[in-house]
Amino acid sequence: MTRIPAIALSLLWLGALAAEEAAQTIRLGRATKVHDGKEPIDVSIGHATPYVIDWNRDGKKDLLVGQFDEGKLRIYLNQGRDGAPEFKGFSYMQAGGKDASVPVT
Ligand SMILES: [Ca+2]
Repeated sequence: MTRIPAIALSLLWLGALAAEEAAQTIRLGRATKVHDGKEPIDVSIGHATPYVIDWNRDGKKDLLVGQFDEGKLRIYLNQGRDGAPEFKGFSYMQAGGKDASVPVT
């Protein structure tokens, strides 16, 4: 069995962390509000969690917003382009013909 000295293991760990951090460097631009039509997107109770993904696989990135209120997930389909998204209303994620939700604790 090969034993790795603790100091070597520590250096490997630090190297892995540095590589991971370098790979995940994200540069943020100026904050801007995202609109649904002419109104800024907001949820009824705070703790909104946005996620960008091509939900309907039409080649344009959509906006998903998890909301604390009732544990629902809003789906805003992008009517514009990725560089200039346009959202015109949302629907809640459905499961079994009903709005899906996760328990809020
Ligand atoms: Ca899409």
